[in-house]
Amino acid sequence: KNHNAFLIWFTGLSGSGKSTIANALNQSLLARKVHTCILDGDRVRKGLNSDLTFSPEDRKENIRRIAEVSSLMVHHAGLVVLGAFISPYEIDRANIKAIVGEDKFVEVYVSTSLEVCEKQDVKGLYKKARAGEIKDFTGIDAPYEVPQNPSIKIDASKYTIEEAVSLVLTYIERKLNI
Ligand code: GGZ
Repeated sequence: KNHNAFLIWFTGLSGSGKSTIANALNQSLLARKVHTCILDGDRVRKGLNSDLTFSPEDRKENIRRIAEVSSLMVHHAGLVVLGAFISPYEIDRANIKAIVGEDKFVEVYVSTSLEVCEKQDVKGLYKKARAGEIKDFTGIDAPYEVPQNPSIKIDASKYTIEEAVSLVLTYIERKLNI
């Protein structure tokens, strides 16, 4: 089936539920025969961006490269790209929009609070950050700039995964020709 290609960008703290929602949304889109590609910090930082740290400069470069790759996928492969990255700086998120094009960009702010993310601490990273074993950890000793005008805002602690996926699907349905 035909569909428009665009980038759905999930931003939020570590453990906020970005990747979980993106993965579930990806499954829903695949079931609807939409051609997708999913990218997240775990995957990209092990390969393409394994040379980058979590300094502000390297986070900027991380996001820039991902935006360029996403743009190629959107404009040349015709894919719906799902990106899940902390992307803590407003200026870097504005840069993604400039690279891929404003009409091809959907920003989903996963607004789960630091308190909730730290309490759940699925990977034990917040504990390590508090202990000083990980430096420059977002929300602890590195900033997260809250998106001022996201397309959608979802506090993952207030919804089931299915509900969160529905919120995004409802928003993008008019962009999708399915
Ligand atoms: C933030 C870090 C850090 C630091 C390692 N700060 O929850 P996770 O583990 O699986 O996802 C986080 C991931 C963030 O990578 P991104 O590429 O999304 O970050 S950014 O957009 O800011 O460039 C976390 C892990 O890497 N991680 N050290 N210091 N997250």
